[in-house]
Amino acid sequence: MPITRGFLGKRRPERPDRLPPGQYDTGSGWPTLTAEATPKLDVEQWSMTVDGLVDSPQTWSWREIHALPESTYFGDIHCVTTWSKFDTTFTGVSVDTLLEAAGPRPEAKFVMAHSTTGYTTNLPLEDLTGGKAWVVWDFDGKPLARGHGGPVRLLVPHLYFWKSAKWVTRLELMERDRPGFWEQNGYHDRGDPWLEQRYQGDP
Ligand SMILES: Nc1nc2c(c(=O)[nH]1)N[C@H]1C(S)=C(S)[C@@H](COP(=O)(O)O)O[C@H]1N2
Ligand SMILES: [Mo]
Repeated sequence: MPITRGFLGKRRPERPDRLPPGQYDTGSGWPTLTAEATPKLDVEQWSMTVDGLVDSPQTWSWREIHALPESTYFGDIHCVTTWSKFDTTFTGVSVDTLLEAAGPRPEAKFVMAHSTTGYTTNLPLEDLTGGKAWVVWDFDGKPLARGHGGPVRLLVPHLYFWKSAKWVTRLELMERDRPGFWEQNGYHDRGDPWLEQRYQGDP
C-alpha cells in the first residue's frame, strides 16, 4: 500500500498514549541539561551513601555497589523542558536494595538526593521505593556518559528528569520535605509528568 505524503506530513506521534501532557518525542536524541560544570569523577574516589533517618547508615564504594544485585530499567523518561525519550535502558541497582541495607526509620518520609557537585533534589520516600528508582551506571549497555551523569546517576523515570540527580553520591532520609536546587527555584516538590507538576503551585 502506498504511503501518501499527506499522511507522513501530519507527523502524528506514534504512541500518543505514552506522551504525558505538553511533552514531545525527542526521538533518538538525548539533550544534556546541567546547571553546573560537568565534574570529572574518579570511580576510585566516588562512593554512595544512604544516611539521615536510617537505622544503619551505609556507604558503598564503586566495587561494593557493583557487587549488589543488578537491576535494569527499560522505558521512557520525561524532562520538564518538554522532551520525552522512549525506550531507554539503564542498568545499576534498585534504590530498594540500598534502602533495605540502611533500614529507613518509620519517621523517614522524604529524601534529599545529593550530587558530588552540590546539586540537590528532594523526593517523597515513596517515589524511591517499590521498584520505581535506581542508581545507574550503564545506558544502553555502555558506561553512562559523563555529561549524562556518569559514572553514576539517580534514575526516577516516573517523575520529571530533574529528580534524576546526575553524579549522585548521597541519599539523605528526612522527616520533613525540604526543597532542592530546582525546587528552590520554583519547580515542583514532586514533579509527576502525568499530572503536569512542573512548577510550585501546580496540582
Ligand atoms: N547534578 C545534576 N543533576 C541533574 C541536573 C543538573 O543540572 N545537575 N539536571 C536535571 C535535569 S533538569 C534534567 S532534565 C536531567 C537531564 O539529564 P541529561 O542531561 O542526562 O539529559 O538531569 C537532572 N539531573
Ligand atoms: Mo530538566
